[in-house]
Amino acid sequence: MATTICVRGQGSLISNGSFENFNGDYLDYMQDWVPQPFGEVLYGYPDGTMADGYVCAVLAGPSTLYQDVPTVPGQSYDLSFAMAGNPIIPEIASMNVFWGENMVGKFHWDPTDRDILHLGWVYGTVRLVASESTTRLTFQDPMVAGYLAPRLVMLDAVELTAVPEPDAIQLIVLGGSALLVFGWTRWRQMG
Ligand SMILES: [Ca+2]
Repeated sequence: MATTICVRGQGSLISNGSFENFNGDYLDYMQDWVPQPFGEVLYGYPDGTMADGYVCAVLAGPSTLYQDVPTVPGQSYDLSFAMAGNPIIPEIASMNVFWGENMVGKFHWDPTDRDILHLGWVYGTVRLVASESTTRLTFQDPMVAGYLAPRLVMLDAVELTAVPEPDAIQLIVLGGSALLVFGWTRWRQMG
């Protein structure tokens, strides 16, 4: 018997989540992302340098990068992203993630044995629940950048997907299967 699963908002809700839409126009290089006060893109490195594609975002702290995302109140979402830092700075890079006004995670990247071609991206995942019809997703580099050798946070492969919810048919099928298993177990015990 075929079953169906209702998936709302299938696919990532983030616009330009991999920062690949960069077209050389520095006035619109991040499109739906808003850097405050400083954000850049890094590109031009060999294939495989970035977590995804050929471009990532770079934050020089203290800075934030946010995007306002259409959300459904009560709906759960899975956020995933990749983070790295400046490999020439021998200090652990940190990044905070905010969902609306709430900080929902703090992530770290260790520069040990890393270089610009081998960044060792750290992958973060967070399950979130929306309470508004629009939610601001913010990445924050809280570190104070040095003048000569800036500490940086690199960000790539940002995706936000609605968590699939089984619909009524799926629940009925699952419930029926549970009854069948229960009945079979009882029959085995009685036999
Ligand atoms: Ca990318």
